[in-house]
Amino acid sequence: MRIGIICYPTFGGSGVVATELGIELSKTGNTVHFLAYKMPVRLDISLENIHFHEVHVPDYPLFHYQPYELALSSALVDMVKLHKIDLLHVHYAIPHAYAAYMAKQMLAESNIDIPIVTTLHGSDITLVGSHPFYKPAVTFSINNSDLVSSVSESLKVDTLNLFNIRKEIKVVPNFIDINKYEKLQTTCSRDNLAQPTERIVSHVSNFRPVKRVHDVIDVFAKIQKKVSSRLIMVGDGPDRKSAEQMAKDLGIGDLVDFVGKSNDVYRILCSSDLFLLPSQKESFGLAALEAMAAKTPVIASSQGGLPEVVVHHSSGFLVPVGETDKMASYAIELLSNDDKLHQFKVAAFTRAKEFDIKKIVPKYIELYKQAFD
Ligand code: GMT
Repeated sequence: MRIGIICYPTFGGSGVVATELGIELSKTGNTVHFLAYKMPVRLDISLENIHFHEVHVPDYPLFHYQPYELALSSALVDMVKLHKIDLLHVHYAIPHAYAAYMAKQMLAESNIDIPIVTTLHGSDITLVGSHPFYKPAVTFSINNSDLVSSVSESLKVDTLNLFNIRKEIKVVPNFIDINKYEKLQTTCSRDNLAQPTERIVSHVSNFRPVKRVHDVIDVFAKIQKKVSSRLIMVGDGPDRKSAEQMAKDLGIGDLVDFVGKSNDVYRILCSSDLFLLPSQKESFGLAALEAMAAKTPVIASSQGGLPEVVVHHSSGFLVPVGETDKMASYAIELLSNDDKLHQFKVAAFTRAKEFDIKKIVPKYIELYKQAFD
């Protein structure tokens, strides 16, 4: 099959899922064409059957806003015609599903019928998409996709509650390549990350307000009073500066490392003893799954899709949003007990295996088949 994948190229989960999916599909003889405004961060175009096309939006002074959707739908039409694409898989409703619908209509004029599979990832529904400015267009794009998937049951329920959806929504969870994690585990080294006597606590996100990074600092401030430990904050975004300031104000600036966007995330995760994800809401929480695949238990908020990933009292703990005292007390309990921590690490990895790429990608292939019916 020749598949076109449209995604955001950034460090965010939707781009990661789209990229890893495309790479896996390319290994089984499919040809995958990626279309985005920049090369997706995890994409390797030296791989066989993988192609990348950049959407270019010329800067024209007359426009106050440059028309990205227009450029994207035109690029889609060109890509489908030139490379004889069989199916488009768009990740994130805004504006990808909308642009794909426009491309589908344009292609129909050339007697080309291209199925569109839309995958909803989270903020396209819960944070941005449901805003009155976008709602009619998002509703329309979802209803006019040939097939729609969401990354968790929780996101499916939110979508049905927030929009007037006539389409069935299939749930296909996020995934990780457990083989890759198993191989990396043998090379995992915590050298230079912390002192041998310190526990390592970590957090990875884009530091948007929804991630509640100040809760991460607050929880860690309580942990380090009882357990010798160090916090590694990976990523960058709007709340980074104030989180750094908060750590300094609390007198723990020297115990918290803000390492920014890192290509060494795996080493940090596999060296960690605990991962914190206290988000206001996560449709799934790919970062939590990646931590678990690296044998690191997770303390997360009991919101959105996180309870579909983390098993309370087994692979981690789930706590209501904002209850940092409770999060800290679970963390201290775990980090002070070697046997319990070991049990949780094993359970985290066992749970992560349920989301192995080999189990999840066939579900997308099944969706593609249905899209042709
Ligand atoms: O979490 C982010 O801010 C990035 C965002 C994205 O759109 O890339 O992630 C969303 O999609 C991921 C992949 O499906 C999910 O694992 C994340 O939970 C989801 N983020 C939110 O719902 C806030």
